[in-house]
Amino acid sequence: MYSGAAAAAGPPRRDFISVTLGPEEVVGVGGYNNSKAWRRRSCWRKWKQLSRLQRSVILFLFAFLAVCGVISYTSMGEAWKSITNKSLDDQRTEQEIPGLKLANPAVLPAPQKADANRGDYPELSPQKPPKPPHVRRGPSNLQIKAPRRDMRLKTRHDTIRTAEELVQADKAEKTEKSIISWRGAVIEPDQSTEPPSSKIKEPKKPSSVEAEDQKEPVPINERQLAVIEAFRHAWKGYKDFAWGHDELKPLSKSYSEWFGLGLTLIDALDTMWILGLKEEFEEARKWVANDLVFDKNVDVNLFESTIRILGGLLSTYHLSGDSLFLEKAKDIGNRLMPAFKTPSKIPYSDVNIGRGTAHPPRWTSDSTVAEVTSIQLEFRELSRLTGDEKFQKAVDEVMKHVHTLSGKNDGLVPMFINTNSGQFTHLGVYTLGARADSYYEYLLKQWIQGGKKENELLEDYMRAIEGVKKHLLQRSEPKKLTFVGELAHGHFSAKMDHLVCFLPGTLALGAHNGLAADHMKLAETLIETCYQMYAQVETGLSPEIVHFNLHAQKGHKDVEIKPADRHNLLRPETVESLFYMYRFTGDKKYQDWGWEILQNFNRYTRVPTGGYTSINNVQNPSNPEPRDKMESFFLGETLKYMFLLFSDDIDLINLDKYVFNTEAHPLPIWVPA
Ligand code: DMJ
Repeated sequence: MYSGAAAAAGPPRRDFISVTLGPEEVVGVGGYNNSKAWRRRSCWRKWKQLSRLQRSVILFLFAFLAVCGVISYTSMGEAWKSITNKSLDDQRTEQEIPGLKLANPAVLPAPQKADANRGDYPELSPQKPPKPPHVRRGPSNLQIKAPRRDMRLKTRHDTIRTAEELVQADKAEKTEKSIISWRGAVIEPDQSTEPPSSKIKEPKKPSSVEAEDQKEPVPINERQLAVIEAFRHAWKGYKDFAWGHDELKPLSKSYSEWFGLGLTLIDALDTMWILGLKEEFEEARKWVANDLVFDKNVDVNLFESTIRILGGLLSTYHLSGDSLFLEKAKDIGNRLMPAFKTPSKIPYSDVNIGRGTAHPPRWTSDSTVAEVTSIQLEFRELSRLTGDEKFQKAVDEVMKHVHTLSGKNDGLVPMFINTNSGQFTHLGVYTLGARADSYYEYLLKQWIQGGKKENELLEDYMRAIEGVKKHLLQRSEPKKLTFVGELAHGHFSAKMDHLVCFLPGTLALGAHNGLAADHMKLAETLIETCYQMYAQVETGLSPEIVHFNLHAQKGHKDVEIKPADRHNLLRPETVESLFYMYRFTGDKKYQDWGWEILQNFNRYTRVPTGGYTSINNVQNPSNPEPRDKMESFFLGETLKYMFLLFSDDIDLINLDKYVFNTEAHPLPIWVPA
C-alpha cells in the first residue's frame, strides 16, 4: 500500500513498492533516501510503534540468540584448543620419550607418574573428536576431561600389557641376537652361558613379586621358612624397641640414630615384600605414609642415604606398584641434589636434607671414590621414572669424569677424589675393599641397567678386572685359596676385607651377561675363598678383615685374624655372592654354605628378646661379645639374599629383569633399544 503523504505529494511511482507503514517512509518524498540516519530513524519509529509485548518478545529472542552465540563460540574455542594441544603434545612426546630412551628405555613401564604426565602420552588417550559446536551441551570442559579419566584406567591396563609385550619381545629378540659368552669373546647364542633354568629346577609356582608374567607359585621350602622366621625375629626386636628409628640395639632394648629416618624400616621394605610378609609390610607402609618426613635439619651421607633410602623406596615402588614410595623417592632424591654443587661436580659426602646445603667431611675436601660412583643406579632410575633428567645428568657426569682421570693402575682406582679439583688423591693405594668396592660393582651394573650400550662403563669394568688379576690376586697356603689382596705403593698386602666378597657375585653376573669365560672361573675360586673366611673361623662367621698366609706354616690355616679385625657386622657380601653363584650354576653346595652361615648367625648373633646383633669376636664361640647393634643391611640385604639363595624360583627377582643396587634393592633393567 502507498502512504497518504506520498499520494498528496504527487503521482505514485508504481515502480516502487514500500513495505513501510508511516507517511514519511513513502518512497518518492525527496527521492529515494537510503542513508544510515534515515534507516536508523525509520527503525526507531517502527520499534516505537510496537506493543510492549512485541518488544519484550523480540528482546527475549535477541538475548537468547546472543547466549547461544557465546556458548557456541566457547565450545569451538575449546575444541580447537584441544586439537591444537593434542598435536603439541604429540610433538612433545616424540621429543621427550626418545630423549629419555636415549639412554634408558624401560622393561617396566615408567609407571604411574600419577596423573601429571598422562597428557604427555596422547597416543594412549581415547579422546574423541569434539562434537560440532551446535550439538554440544553443558560446559565444554567436561567433554574434554571425561576421556582423561577413562584414559587413566586404560593406561593402567595398557601398562601391564605393554610390560608383558616387552618381555615377550625381549625374549624373542634374545634368541636372535649374537651374545658374548663367559666362555670367551663375542659368540652366537648356541655357544652362550647355559641358561640357569636348565640347571635349576623350573619354578612350579609364581612368586608373589612379578605377578604379571608368573606361572605357578613356587612353594616356599624349609630353608626359606627359616629365613622368614629369622626375619620375623629381627623385626620383632625392631618393632618392640626401635620402631621408626634407624637401628635396633637389641641388648639394651633401645635404638641408635644415624640420620633419624627409620633406616632399618626403609631398608627392610622390599625384603618384606619378597618374603611375602604382608602384615609387616602394611604396618611399615603406614609409617612411611604418616611419619617419614625428609624436611629435617639433618646431615646425611649422600651414598648411604642413596643406596638405602632412595634405593629402598624405588625398589619397593617397583615391587608393590604403590606410588607412595615413588613420591617419597622423589622427595629424598631432590633433597640430595645439593651435594652435586661443587667446583668439580664430584659430589660432597654430606647433605643437609632440610636446609639444602652440602659439604665434605670436616677434615678434608675429598670424597670417597666408591661413594661418588655408587649412587648412579638409583639416580638414573629416578630420572627414568620422573622424566626429570637432572638426576641422571648429575651422576652420569661423575662417571664420565672418572672415566677420563689419570691415576688409575690398570683400571684400578685410588680411594679418594677431591671435590674441588676433581682429581684422585692419596694415589698409589688400590683395594677392592672399603672405599673402592662398589665402584667396580656399579660399572658393571650400570652397563646392565642401561641395556649394555654404555661402552665406557664396560671398558672401565673389563680393564679393572684385568687390573685385579694382574696386581691383586694371590694364593694362600696351605689350601691355595685365591684371594684379592691390596696394593700400597707397589707393595702387595695379603689383607682382604669381607666387603670384597661382593666380587664373585659381580663377576658371575658379568659372565651371565656375556662377559669373558674366565670371569666365571675366577668367581668360582673367589667364592670358595669367601666361604673359607667363615668355615676356618671358630664361630663359623667371617671377621671384618682377614690376612691370608702366603707361606705354609705348621698348624696355621690360610686365614689369620688380627684382634682389631675380628668383629662381624652381619654383613651380606658372601651370601650375596652365594646367591648369584647358585642362580647361575645351580650347584647346591652354594645353598648348603649359605645354610651353614644362617645357622651360625642364629647360634652366635641372635638375641632372645628380639633382633640380631653384631659381635666383636668371631673367634670365641663361648663369648662372641655382642656389640648391641643390628645394622639395617641385615634386613635389607643379608636375609634377603639368604631367602633368594634358598629359592629355586629363577623368577623370584629374575636377574634378566632386575639389577640389585649395592644395598640389595632390585631395580629394573631398561629394555635394550
Ligand atoms: C652395605 O651398606 C652395602 O652393601 C655397601 O655396599 C657396603 N656396606 C654395607 C654392607 O656390608
